[in-house]
Amino acid sequence: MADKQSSKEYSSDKIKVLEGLEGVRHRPAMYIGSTSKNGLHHLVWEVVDNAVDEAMGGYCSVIDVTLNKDGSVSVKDDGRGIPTEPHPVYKRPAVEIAITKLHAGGKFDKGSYAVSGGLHGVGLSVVSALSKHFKVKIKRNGKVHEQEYSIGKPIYDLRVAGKADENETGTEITFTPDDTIFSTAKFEFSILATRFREIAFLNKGLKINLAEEETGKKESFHYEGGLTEFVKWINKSKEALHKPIYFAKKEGGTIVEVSVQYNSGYQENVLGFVNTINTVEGGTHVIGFKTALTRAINDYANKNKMSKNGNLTGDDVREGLAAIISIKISEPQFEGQTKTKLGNSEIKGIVDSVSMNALTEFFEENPAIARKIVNKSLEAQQARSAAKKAKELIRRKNAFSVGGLPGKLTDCSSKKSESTELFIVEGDSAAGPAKSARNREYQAVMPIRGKILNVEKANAIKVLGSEEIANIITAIGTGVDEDFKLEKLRYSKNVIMTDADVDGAHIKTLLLTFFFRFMPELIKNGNIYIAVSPLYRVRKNKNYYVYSDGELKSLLAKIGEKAEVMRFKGLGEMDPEQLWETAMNPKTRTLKRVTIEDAAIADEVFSKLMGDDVEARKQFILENAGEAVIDI
Ligand code: 0RA
Repeated sequence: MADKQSSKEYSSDKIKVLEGLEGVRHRPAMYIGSTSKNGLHHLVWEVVDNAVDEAMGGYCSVIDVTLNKDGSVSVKDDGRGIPTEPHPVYKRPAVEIAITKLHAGGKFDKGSYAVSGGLHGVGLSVVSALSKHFKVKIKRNGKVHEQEYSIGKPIYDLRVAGKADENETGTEITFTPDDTIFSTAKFEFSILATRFREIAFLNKGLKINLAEEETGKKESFHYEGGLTEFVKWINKSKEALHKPIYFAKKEGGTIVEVSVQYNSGYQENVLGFVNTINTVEGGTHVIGFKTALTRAINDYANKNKMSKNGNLTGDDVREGLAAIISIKISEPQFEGQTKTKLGNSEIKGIVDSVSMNALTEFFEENPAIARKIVNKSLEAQQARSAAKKAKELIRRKNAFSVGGLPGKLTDCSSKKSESTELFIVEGDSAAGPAKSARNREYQAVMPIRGKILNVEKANAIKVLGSEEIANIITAIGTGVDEDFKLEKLRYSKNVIMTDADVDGAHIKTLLLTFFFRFMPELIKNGNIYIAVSPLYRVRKNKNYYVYSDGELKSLLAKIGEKAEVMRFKGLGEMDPEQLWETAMNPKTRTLKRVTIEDAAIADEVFSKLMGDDVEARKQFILENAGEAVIDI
């Protein structure tokens, strides 16, 4: 019995010891995540978070962070200064308690800290415990106070080091990480810059200056526009569809701030922040916003009779969306693998209702923007349903013809996909010469009906779900969308071969759009090509193939006007030899490899030509009269 008692005493003693800063040094990862690069930078976040808390309270406007030559880092703010008065319980200067006692970091009085950052909330004491040297300098009550520490222990008592102006306040902390704890002790400018930019966006008006002594590198982060500038920054290399939508509201103790801006792309970029911490795993604030966005857009679309194919889904309304949801709350519960998912259940409803009211009002007041967003979502809905139909069609086809290839495909004999080529040819008239001209071993030919686009003009779904497209998918072999498998690719070069006229350009645009939306991997992998067909043949001693009027002029200037010049009207007018020489013979042909940018442009052109937005289409056709096609 006595033994048991003493062992109990022993373990409670031990626990007490481990609750102190020894515990931090014993298991650093529990406090800062790791002892590698991330953990090292976490020290800076802890110190800067305290200064940001001061800024959030409205007491601090500038934070200077300096990477010093000696490997230490300094964080200086113009806040109120850490209190230097004696702590009521410990009877020592409050600042010393904050820096030497675990869990006493910074946040003494909860009332004055409605919100606070810091994932672990352990603050300065963890940083001092993991630093071989730590110095604090405080301007407060007309004096400069200072104290230094080594691995969490004071080197001397807090002392007055000089005078300060009566109204001049602030805190400067300089620390050198303990290199026996960290696998690297080198701070990286770019990691710091990225996080400081984020903090500055999230705290409008706050200025953060970052400097690195050794390299002389300097960067300042300061955004009067706050979140509005944040979404603009996210969309900076994209085409924004409208001015940012911004709203902010305080509901009880919760501050909700949101900024939204759509771009013409397809990616979704929704960032959530809680007390300026990036909630990478999302959570109730992000769910609340997404729910409201979907509902607000559907309500607007229904009210204005814009939707024809049922409700838009969340995925539909989030294509090309950039949004920031930043909330500030007093007691965040973080969940998930990396503790970056907000769990507070009451927040979902709050963010939902704030967002719903604000978005509804914004849409009512800005109908042009609302219509743009609805139309963009409707396009996404169409593309999704087209993809579904195309997939169904292929599955059905495959079910009927066991492993069968399209009847229209004239295949090559080689099965080595790394050296085979498929020519997708406009119209049966061109397919004839192509079939006789080709090298049977490695070149396959498949005609597609030239008029698909014109026939189906008003309906993108039908075009993309058409028999022609299904044939192409089956011939290529990879499947589409999430069924896509690159290893099933049947030809390494898939060549679009169309006439050099408006119809040909239309078909080229359609096919590129199709590849862009449903098989982007093929484009990225460099498997899609365009045969560049010549406009003229000039005969003088030998044949010259000419691809533009400019080229013709300079050729004639060189070889003389007495030449026989023939203009090609279409592929169908070439005889097999001509076709072989100009478009199919690897030694003499000109092929253009399609890039993802080419395809994105085609997709945009296609959307404007095919979209439901009659006004946009009219405008587009007016602006591009006669050449509303992609020209590569
Ligand atoms: C507690 C109370 C007060 C300020 C701070 C902490 C404080 C902490 C840090 C850490 C880095 N910079 C900081 N600035 C301020 C307010 C004390 C008062 O009422 O004057």
